[in-house]
Amino acid sequence: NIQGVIFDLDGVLTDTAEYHYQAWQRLADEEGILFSRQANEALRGISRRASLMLIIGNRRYSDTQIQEMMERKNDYYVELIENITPDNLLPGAVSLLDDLRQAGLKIALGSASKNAHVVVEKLGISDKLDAIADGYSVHKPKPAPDLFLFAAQQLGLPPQQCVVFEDAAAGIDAALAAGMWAVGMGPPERVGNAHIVLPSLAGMTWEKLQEKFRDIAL
Ligand code: XGP
Ligand code: MG
Repeated sequence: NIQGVIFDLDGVLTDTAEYHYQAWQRLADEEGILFSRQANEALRGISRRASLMLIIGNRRYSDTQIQEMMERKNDYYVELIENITPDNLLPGAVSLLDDLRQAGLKIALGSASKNAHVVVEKLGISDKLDAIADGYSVHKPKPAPDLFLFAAQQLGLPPQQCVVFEDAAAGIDAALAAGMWAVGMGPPERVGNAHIVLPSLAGMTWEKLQEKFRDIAL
């Protein structure tokens, strides 16, 4: 009995996962650290600090240097998202948001990013969301369930009545740890732990989603 839907932002509603990648790549290049689009897959859904830790691996940096690198990457990212418009929404995102609201469901954002509010503003979808959980909402980042539990609480719903849309392995794990339903966006190698896997939001409706959940219940 699903009453609420929680959407991850980067890589689910919009293509900003690509901008995060570009900003991290630029930082890694400057630091002479080997990094790639492939390596970036592991950074999906995880916090800024956890992302940087994965990039630097066992190289030794001081706290000050780590802080500076986090800020530098964010400056690059902020530069990249400056020109974001509603055109940056992924196919099917707006119509699904509208359809869900029409059907009476509650909708929240559940993003690890501290830039989520700005991006949501630029995408023009603020008034389509009932709550926003972002990189400032909780201490423990995905794959801990905390962010999604916070989002559900904001919606006034128990976890088992919520479904999470996620493009990150860490995000799927977080949704499952929260006791929620999980829809994975992208290749099964990445989001295969989800209850349902979709290639994109294009053409998705509340009706079709319910059908898919009925199928797996059989
Ligand atoms: P923030 C970002 C991370 O920097 C990035 O590595 C993750 O892929 C992204 O969150 C996941 O949404 O967090 O630097 O915008 O706070
Ligand atoms: Mg994501």
